[in-house]
Amino acid sequence: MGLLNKIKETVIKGHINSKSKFPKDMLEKDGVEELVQKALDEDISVDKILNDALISSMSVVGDKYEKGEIFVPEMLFSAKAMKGGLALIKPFLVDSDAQSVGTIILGTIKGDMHDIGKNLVGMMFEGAGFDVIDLGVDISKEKFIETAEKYPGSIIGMSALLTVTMRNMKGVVDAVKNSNLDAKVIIGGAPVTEAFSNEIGADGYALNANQAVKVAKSVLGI
Ligand code: B1M
Repeated sequence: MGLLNKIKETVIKGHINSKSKFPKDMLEKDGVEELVQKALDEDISVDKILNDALISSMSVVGDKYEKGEIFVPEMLFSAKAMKGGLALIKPFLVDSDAQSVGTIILGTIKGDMHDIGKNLVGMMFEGAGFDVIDLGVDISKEKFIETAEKYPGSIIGMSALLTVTMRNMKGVVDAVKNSNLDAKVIIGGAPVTEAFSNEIGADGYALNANQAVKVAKSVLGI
């Protein structure tokens, strides 16, 4: 099995590193952290590690969960393994010398605890020279608005992974539109679509992290 496939399988199994005790049949075997490091040492492109191994593993995890083959605890181990791998490639995505081009206030919407996609979006924004204020997960309308008031000209970037929570994004968009706030709103996340974004009146929608930066720049006219 190629190294990228091995990383993907290891994320799916939720084996974080050689010291982790889950799953039992992988005790002391290389986990995602060791394998991603190996891939970096072998000069495999960060883009391939990110897209072909890490991100693609999560759709398999989602499918397995949907079919009832795995449950929330297993999904959580996979998420932790994915985060371990992401932490290792972060320095290659983020260029700390880039000049500030704007501020993005990022958060996963109220009721939603998913943060892997949001974190990735944050890394891409950092890499593109934005100041990133990451509010975290389960963020209320009030928190987004109060933060945007402190940073005029900023972009509010909301992420949602659940069909039930993406509805909460409308409250934030409405609050921005009904105030004098100097802020734009962009949204994304697996269940979010361009049509939904238009329906709630957001200023922009992005399918993935790379696109999010492009959309933000176009919303700011830069
Ligand atoms: Co959850 N979960 N989960 N989960 N989980 C999904 C989303 C689900 C699709 C799985 C499934 O059934 N197939 C399903 C949602 C169904 C639905 O609503 N339609 C689901 C469910 C049901 C749940 C629970 C309700 C399960 C339960 O408790 N019974 C529960 C909800 C908890 C809550 O939030 N209140 C739950 C919990 C969890 C864990 C905690 C175990 C874990 C999250 C851990 C964490 O994030 N720290 C988890 C995981 C890992 C997943 C899956 C498997 C993977 C999500 C992920 O990280 N993907 C997911 C299945 C799937 O997505 N196929 C699933 C990788 C990530 C890089 O992609 O986040 O889409 P994504 O981000 C992308 C783009 O969407 C975009 O860019 C990113 C990079 O390209 N993007 C933006 C994201 N945000 C953006 C913002 C932007 C622009 C682009 O602008 C600002």
